[in-house]
Amino acid sequence: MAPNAFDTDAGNGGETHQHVPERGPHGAAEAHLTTNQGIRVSDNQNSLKSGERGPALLEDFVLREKIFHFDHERIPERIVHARGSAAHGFFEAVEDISDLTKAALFTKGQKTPVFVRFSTVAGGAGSVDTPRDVRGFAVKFYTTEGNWDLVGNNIPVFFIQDAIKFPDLIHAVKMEADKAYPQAGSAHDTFWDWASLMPEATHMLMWAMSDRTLPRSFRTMEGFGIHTFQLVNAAGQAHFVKFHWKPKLGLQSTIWDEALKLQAADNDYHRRDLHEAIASGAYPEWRLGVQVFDKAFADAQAYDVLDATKVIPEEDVPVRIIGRLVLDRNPDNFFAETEQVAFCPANIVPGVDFTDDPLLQGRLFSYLDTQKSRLGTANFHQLPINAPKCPMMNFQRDGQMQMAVPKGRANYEPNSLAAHGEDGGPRECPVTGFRTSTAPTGADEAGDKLRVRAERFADHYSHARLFWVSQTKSEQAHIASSFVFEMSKVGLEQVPPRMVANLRNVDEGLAQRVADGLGIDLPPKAKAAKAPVDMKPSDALSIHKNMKTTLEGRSVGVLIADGSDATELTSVVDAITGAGGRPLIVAPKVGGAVLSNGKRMKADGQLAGSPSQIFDAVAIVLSEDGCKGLMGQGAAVQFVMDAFGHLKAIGASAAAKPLLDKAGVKADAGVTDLSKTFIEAASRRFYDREPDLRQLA
Ligand code: HDE
Repeated sequence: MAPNAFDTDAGNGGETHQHVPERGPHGAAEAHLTTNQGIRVSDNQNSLKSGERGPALLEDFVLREKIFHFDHERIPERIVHARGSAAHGFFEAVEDISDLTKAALFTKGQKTPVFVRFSTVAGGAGSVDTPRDVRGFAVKFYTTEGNWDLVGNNIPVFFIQDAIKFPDLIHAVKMEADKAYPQAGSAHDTFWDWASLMPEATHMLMWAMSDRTLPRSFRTMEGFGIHTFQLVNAAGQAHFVKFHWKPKLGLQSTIWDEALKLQAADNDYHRRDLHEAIASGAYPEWRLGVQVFDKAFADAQAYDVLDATKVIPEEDVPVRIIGRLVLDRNPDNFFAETEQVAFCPANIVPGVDFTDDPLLQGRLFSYLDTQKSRLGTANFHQLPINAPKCPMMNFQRDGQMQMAVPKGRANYEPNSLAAHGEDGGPRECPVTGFRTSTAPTGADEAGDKLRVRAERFADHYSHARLFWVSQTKSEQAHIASSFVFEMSKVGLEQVPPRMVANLRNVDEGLAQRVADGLGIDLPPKAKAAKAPVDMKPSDALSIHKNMKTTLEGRSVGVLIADGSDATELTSVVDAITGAGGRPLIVAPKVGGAVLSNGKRMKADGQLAGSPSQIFDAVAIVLSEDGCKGLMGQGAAVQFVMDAFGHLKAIGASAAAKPLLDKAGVKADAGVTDLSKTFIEAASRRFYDREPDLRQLA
């Protein structure tokens, strides 16, 4: 009989059972591989067979358990926000706001651990990072008083005013029911059919068609709680608040062509950026701000503060900074943490409260409900990533996957067991427990039961118009082009005119431009439920007005080839690093290039796989010969051409000029030599290069 692997103590991943193999690379001191029952596994490479070439045996519990577990390793993905990336960090309260809230996490100086998940909305878990889409910005605060989840987005308004419309919105925007495409994008019939029939979505559409939906990085986007919430102080006084996350690096977005090409260059662009930033110690950071207002202010506005399709201009109510969020640790395991984390707007702590926003009210039910189906058990709160870090005690028992072993027989309340020497379990906390704020929120709580929307929710265009007039000319051009692009993908003839008819209520110039771009006649203006009014432009709504001129957090692709000048290269690399940027060397071969001093410089990326869209600026450090060699390489010409087209700074050695000429680069302030001027240029973008802008002027 041939010797059997199970007869040996090999355990090394050997491919043969003919002899006892040597110890494998893990060495003898390594932990032993076992089954889930703790039985040591002797051979993880060969299944148990009847004879050398015989069938596998049912008896092989090692094989069966391994395959069984593998078969069940996927769980249903989130119905929305399926694709996400997350990180651990902390929130630090930097101001005393005890006048506003009694929440312990807002005690000045208090640090609270957090887990933050960023996401796209429409695509599946395996879709790309850079489609035109809203981004989720969900923060779980593990406070000393329980978990508070601020489950927001990177846009301060939403498509709808009432939760009952949410399934229709999501059905319409996701891949079409019959074809299962497009994946992760809104440029298709069903979305625009729905959107053009939904005037209340117009404001959000303006944001969605702007570069807000093309963030350069999670680190350069804002976050918003969207709804009006309440903060409640120790005396029970309540104030209305809107929550804002402001990125330390300022705002930055890509432009459409760049976002498209990023999808080809790196599907995981944002996930990688977040991970690498944290791994390198460049911790992403945001300030938490609140807009605080009272009922008198709320009542005085033309719009309703409970309407999630409206902003409160920062010029009317300034954002008060109360804390900072720092992400300083990558998850150890994607599935256990990022995939299994369950955020829920209903998770709230004493000192924070809801309002009667009808969109928020629907969310309070949905998240727990969907998580039961996604995570398979009512006990998902016990998963380490979801469990509170403060004591948690109640009488909820049993259910699938109960991980705790509750002791004693007290599983009901009230009970008198404690009075008779038994453990009676936890008791209610009338003083410190969560009490719903009784402050009036403006809603008519005592009203009749009605399926209606308040009259004050009827103006669907004024805030869309406010958004439009607050943009720079270049941002307006992007919005107009996005509407044209998205609707150029719509086959239903009735949809584009209907959408343009709505846009006429926002801005006649925008509507005309979209009609021209689509090649259709300007349709009659849609009848507005309430006539829009002009509002004062708000700088806070523009990306361009909130960008920072800095190299911090930005990367520069440094293109080299054989013969590149070593001194020139060192000086530009040092200057980039000195200004807080990240230089990454790109060469035709990943092994690098031999510089003028005869030394080999290793590359971070091969030219063919490192197009310029993955960088914020490029430096072209070439000798005459090196330049000649690259002139014939499409990837090199494209590298420069795209950097120019994507409005990025290009710093180049004098010898690289022929390559720049071939790529169609025209002289402007963003095209420099490799001196200090380049570092300044690399800290921003050059929007005046865009042809659209000139057309508009
Ligand atoms: Fe969500 N949303 N949503 N949503 N949402 C979910 O919960 C829902 C809305 C947001 O990283 C789901 O666990 C309804 C607004 C984020 O895990 C689900 C309505 C805002 C995330 C759900 C809304 C959001 C979700 C899917 C209309 C910004 C990802 C999986 C009333 C303030 C959280 C899950 C993460 C996820 C329902 C509208 C943000 C189905 C019914 C408005 C960031 O429960």
